[in-house]
Amino acid sequence: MEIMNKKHFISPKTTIIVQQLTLLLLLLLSFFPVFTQSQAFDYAEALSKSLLYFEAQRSGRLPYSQRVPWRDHSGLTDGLEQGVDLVGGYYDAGDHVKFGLPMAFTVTMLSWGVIEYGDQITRAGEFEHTLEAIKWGTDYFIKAHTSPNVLWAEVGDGDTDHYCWQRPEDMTTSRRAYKIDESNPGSDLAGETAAAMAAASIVFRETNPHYSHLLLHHAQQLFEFGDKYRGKYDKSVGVVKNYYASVSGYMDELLWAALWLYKATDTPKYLNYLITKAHCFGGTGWAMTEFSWDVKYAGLQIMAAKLLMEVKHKEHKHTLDQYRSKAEHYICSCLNKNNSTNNVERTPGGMLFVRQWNNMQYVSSASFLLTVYSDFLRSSKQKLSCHGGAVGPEELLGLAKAQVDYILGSNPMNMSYLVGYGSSYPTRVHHRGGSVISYRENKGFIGCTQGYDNWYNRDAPNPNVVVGALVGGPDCQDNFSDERGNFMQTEACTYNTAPLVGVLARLNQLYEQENQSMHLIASY
Ligand SMILES: *[C@@H]1O[C@H](CO)[C@@H](O)[C@H](O)[C@H]1NC(C)=O
Ligand SMILES: *[C@@H]1O[C@H](CO)[C@@H](O)[C@H](O)[C@H]1NC(C)=O
Ligand SMILES: *[C@@H]1O[C@H](CO)[C@@H](O)[C@H](O)[C@H]1NC(C)=O
Ligand SMILES: CC(=O)N[C@H]1CO[C@H](CO)[C@@H](O)[C@@H]1O
Repeated sequence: MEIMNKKHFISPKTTIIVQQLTLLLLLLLSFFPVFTQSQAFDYAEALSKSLLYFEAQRSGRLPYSQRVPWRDHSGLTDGLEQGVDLVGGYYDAGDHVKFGLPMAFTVTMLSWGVIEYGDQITRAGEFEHTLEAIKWGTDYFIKAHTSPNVLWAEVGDGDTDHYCWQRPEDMTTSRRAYKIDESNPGSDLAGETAAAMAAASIVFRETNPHYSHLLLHHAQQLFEFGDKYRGKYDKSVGVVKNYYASVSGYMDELLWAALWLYKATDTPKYLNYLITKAHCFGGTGWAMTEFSWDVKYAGLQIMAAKLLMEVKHKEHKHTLDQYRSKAEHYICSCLNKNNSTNNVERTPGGMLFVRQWNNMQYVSSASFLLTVYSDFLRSSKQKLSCHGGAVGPEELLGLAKAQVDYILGSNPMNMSYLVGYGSSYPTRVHHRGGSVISYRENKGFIGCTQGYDNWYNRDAPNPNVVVGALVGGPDCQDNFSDERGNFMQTEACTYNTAPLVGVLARLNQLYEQENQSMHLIASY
């Protein structure tokens, strides 16, 4: 009777609202089943932390707004010997060489993250920090591109750099700079830098149109330079060979640059490049299972596949479909749904596993591509067909989320591989600045080998936490050993964290939507 009475108090209008809410709730739950069982992580916190990492990696004169307190100015004479100002940019990882190719890929990925998930990044309050992280890189590329056909490729060299263990502020190693030019070409480096600047020009289009134009101008020149003077940059800059050799060559970067320039300018000549060279440059030939600072094919294929959505690209459907088929090979392989042996391996704990050394770079880049492709499928109302049937967008996003959750602590070691996040994370990160007392606390000079004796070889945790660094991570058995000398696992790189920025923002949005629907259940 009570119940019946109550029921009668609900007006017809309320009933309709309740019905609509129920519908919405069911809709939300069917869209986001990925949240129903697992541990919840604070993606917004992880996102904020990930951006701090780029401040820890800064070279050059630090601004007043610098938030990572244990760092100070460094590399203030970079380029001086060669008569060029190369102050600024990023250290790639735990040491102090400034490597152009991975730095450019880092900036491309940060920019792509903003292009796809700018709204979500803004909602998480991190738009400004993300743009700062991009600009720290592009400001440097502008300096390094000293004339149309000259690009400075690297400052310092791995061999002499690795001889010492010092804070960046104390650096005594060689800061010699190396360049590519007409007689020493480097189409891969020029291509990736062009891609980074073209992508960043899209990012800054609204907030800083002058800067956006400038970036585009450099990007166009660099692409022409790379295309006209063909060659692998590791042939021209020998010192890079043992560190960032371009194994996949330069054809992927040239196609990738053309595609980013097409996105930035809408100019048919770049689209034509992508279409006419699709076959001979391997764009529609290579079926890859990794996406990295070296190998761009999967990212390129996924972006090309997205062009199919626009009517104006109908005449290129044939070639774009071929790109798409390779893009889907990558995605299906990650999903473990290819029928050959060509799937990406997984550890017993579920982490995508490509190789022993710095495997997390492949995990974060795969998470990004899965997220982007998932949203592409959703917005175009399509499914993906892998061997064994059709796959919906939620399954792709579910895998991306599982990988990110693994990173954040849902793994057999119960450890977050994003440093500074959660209650347990690597404390002996292979990072010079992190492992030596902060320059701000103790300005006493620490010499080349003194750092090894007094800091590197200690058992104690690092004095400075490299917050937001994504380390190389566990092995194929999910084992991880938190030792400074274990650089395969405990070193972090800028291109590990960069793809995560957009993904974390996207997952945060998903989490908020899920939370809203949970509130609906609670208040129901
Ligand atoms: C993969 O599946 C396709 C179609 O189901 C089949 O034609 C092909 O032989 C299979 N390849 C392998 C390596 O199993
Ligand atoms: C991780 O946590 C689970 C569940 O609390 C526990 O059973 C397991 O022993 C932990 N593993 C390690 C390596 O601490
Ligand atoms: C991983 O750790 C487990 C448990 O400690 C051990 O049995 C196994 O041998 C380790 N695997 C590798 C590849 O080190
Ligand atoms: C269904 C599917 O994606 N099959 C692919 C599996 O991998 C081989 C080798 O790379 C491809 O040729 C297939 O197309």
